[in-house]
Amino acid sequence: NSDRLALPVGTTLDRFIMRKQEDFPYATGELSQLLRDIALAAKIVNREINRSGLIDIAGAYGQQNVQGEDQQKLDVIANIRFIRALRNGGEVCTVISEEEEDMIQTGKTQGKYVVAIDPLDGSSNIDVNVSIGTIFSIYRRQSPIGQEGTQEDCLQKGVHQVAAGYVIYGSSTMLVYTTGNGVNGFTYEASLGEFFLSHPNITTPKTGTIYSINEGSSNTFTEGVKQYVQYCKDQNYSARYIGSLVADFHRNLLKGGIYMYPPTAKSPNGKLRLMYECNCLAFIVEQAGGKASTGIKRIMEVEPRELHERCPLFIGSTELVEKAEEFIRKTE
Ligand code: AHM
Ligand code: MG
Repeated sequence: NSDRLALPVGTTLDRFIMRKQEDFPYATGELSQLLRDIALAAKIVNREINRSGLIDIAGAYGQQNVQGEDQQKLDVIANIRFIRALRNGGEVCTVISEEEEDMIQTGKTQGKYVVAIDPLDGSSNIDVNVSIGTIFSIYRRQSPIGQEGTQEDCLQKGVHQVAAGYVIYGSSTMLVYTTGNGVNGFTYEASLGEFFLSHPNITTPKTGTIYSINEGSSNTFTEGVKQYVQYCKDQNYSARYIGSLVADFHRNLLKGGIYMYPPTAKSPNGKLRLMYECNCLAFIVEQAGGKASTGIKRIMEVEPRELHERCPLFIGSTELVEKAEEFIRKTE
């Protein structure tokens, strides 16, 4: 069976999704279609991002999102593109998005899935030609089909994800996703308009030598985090911090390392959002053999209470995350 799952580098994303579906004899193809919808929206957003330096669409839009942060125009565009693709696809009843306060009902009440998405993360990097990303999680709805999705459908624990992924708009554009059977990465070839399998079966190193954290806030870190950061320096680890979660995560996933967004004075619960930032990457990192923690417990076991709730994040190579947890635990 594992032979059947191994597809060669260069397989297109569409073919890959189709072949994976054949491994689940009762699959109806809806999840596959949903993944293709996301990939299509990603291509469109990729095009908008690539053009943003040329035409005057980047820059502050004069509007703020629900967290009170400045919203860049490309965030708005990405949000529209992804929501539209999910609505048109028909597999999704309800979406939650970083850009919108309330649940978004697609009107497709037959849809079996709910999606949590950060359409364009790393907004402070948009205007300066630095990598940005899209992050998404897919859950099966719990409520009966034929009606709108509910708050309970949207607030499931990360362990219930059926798929999760991200798109990194970087020196090349990549889509990385999991359906709970390993992690695969696809690189976009713009002239052909296709994603090709470039990183089959990604596994993350058990340990690493990169730590990623915004040390500008270190005065307000808790004692355990301060000590762990000092430990990283004592070990001569390299500090790498782009300030774009997807890009920092992706680098550490491939090379081995730890990304941290701990509680700070400004963000007592950390800055990142549980439902469409932490859980998605947690599912991917675990599927790749790594770990994701709040510092105290497994991210995917956090019981969500609010659509936009925040949560501290320590994610990456297992040994590094466990070491961070150790420092946090012993200074509690
Ligand atoms: P955003 O959703 O407003 O873009 O914020 C999330 C981003 C992450 O991509 C990144 O890791 C983090 O914010 C950086 O925050 P900081 O500038 O506080 O270090
Ligand atoms: Mg974000």
